[in-house]
This record gives sequence, structure tokens and C-alpha cells, in this order.
Amino acid sequence: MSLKLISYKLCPYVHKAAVALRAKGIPYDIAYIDLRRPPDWFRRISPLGKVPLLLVGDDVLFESTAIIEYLDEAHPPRLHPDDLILRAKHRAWILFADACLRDYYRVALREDEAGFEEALARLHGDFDQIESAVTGEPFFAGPEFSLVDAAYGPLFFQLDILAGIHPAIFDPERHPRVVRWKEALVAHPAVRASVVPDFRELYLDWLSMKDSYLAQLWLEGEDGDE
Ligand SMILES: N[C@@H](CCC(=O)N[C@@H](CS)C(=O)NCC(=O)O)C(=O)O
Repeated sequence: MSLKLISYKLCPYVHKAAVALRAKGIPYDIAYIDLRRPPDWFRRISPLGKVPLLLVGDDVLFESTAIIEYLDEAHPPRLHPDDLILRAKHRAWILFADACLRDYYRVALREDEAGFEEALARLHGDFDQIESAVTGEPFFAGPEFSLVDAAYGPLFFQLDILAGIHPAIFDPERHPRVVRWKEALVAHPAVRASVVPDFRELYLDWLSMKDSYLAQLWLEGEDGDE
């Protein structure tokens, strides 16, 4: 069955689906759309008007978590654990990645320093939870890459770029496991190769257009470099 991922280049939810596809070695096509001007064909087929979509033959799958679970079930061997209790726990941590992504966007987009610090405190609260959930190394549950890793790879990939602007985004003393896990994920070939080659430049262009504290810091740093 042919697979086509409908994407927006900077979307972490699309990235999550692409990581699962790559980690499982599943061949797929990809089509990028401009979310500011979504094409008519996309509006017609997308139930919620959001990416990612995964076209599986004539079927349209949506919601990144549903997509990665489908991929995992349809293309063995599974990245999810066999044990049902463990699998339910992994599902719950995958859902928590979406809460972290919401807090990540607040960190990226809050307009002033106080707002940024407040958002970062929230994100660090999320990291406190994850710190006690990471049970293995280098990945979430040990040496094997799991669906939880696919879910957090995109979050850490984008946060890692922001950490280049504001290093306090990661605190290795407070969250040593999270930081080691992050390092393993951002270095993983499935995470790195499933974004466009100029992702960093596009991401920083996107950030520069925002009226946010981190965007200001980035632009000030850029001016200083000239
Ligand atoms: N819960 C969705 C979130 C997807 C999502 O928010 N995608 C964004 C791009 S990163 C989008 O398509 N936004 C368009 C819109 O909301 O109109 C998922 O996991 O797939």
C-alpha cells in the first residue's frame, strides 16, 4: 500500500510521523503544503484542517499519534512494547509529549522576559515529570528506540535550536536524564533525516517573524555577529 505524508516543513507533529516512518524503515512519499494558504485538495480531505495527514492508498489518516500507532501495528516489528501494561504507560507518555509541545510553543512565543520565564518554569515542570519516567539509556526505555522516542524527538529537536539562543532551556543539573535522552534523540538518524536539510534556517526565519522574547534575543545576537 502506498504511503504519502502531507506535511508542513516546521510542524513537530509531522516530524513525529516522519520519525516513526524512518525508524521503522518504511518507504513513503512526502508532500509539503503552505499552511497559510492550504490548497483546496487539502481542505477537502483533511478532517480537522491540520497536518500531518497520512494517505494510505485511498484512506486518509490524521492525528499524529493515531498515525504512528497505525504505522507500528501495520509494519512489524513493533516499536511499542509487547507488554500491555507497559504499552499503556508508553501511550500515556506519548500523550504527554503533546502537552510539552504546547508549553514549548509558549516558551518560543511569549513576548516579554517575564512571560518567557513563566513559560520556561512550566516546561521545566514537565521535564520534572519526564525525569522520573525515563527508565533507560540512551532512549526512553533502554537501548531500543520506541514510539515514545519518536514522539519526543521533534520536541527536543526544536527546543535544541532554542537552547542555542537561551542555554537555560535545558538544565542538566535538574534534569540529567532528560538532557542525556535529548542528546541521544537529536543525534538519531531517524530524527535528523526526517526534516528538510535547511530546517534550522527555516525555523529561525519563522522565529524571527514572531514578536517574541526569544526572537528578539536571536535577532540581537545576529546583529552582534555582523
Ligand atoms: N493534534 C494534532 C496537532 C497537529 C497540528 O496542530 N498541526 C498544525 C501544524 S504544526 C496545523 O496543521 N495547524 C493548522 C491549523 O491549526 O489550522 C496532531 O497531533 O496531529
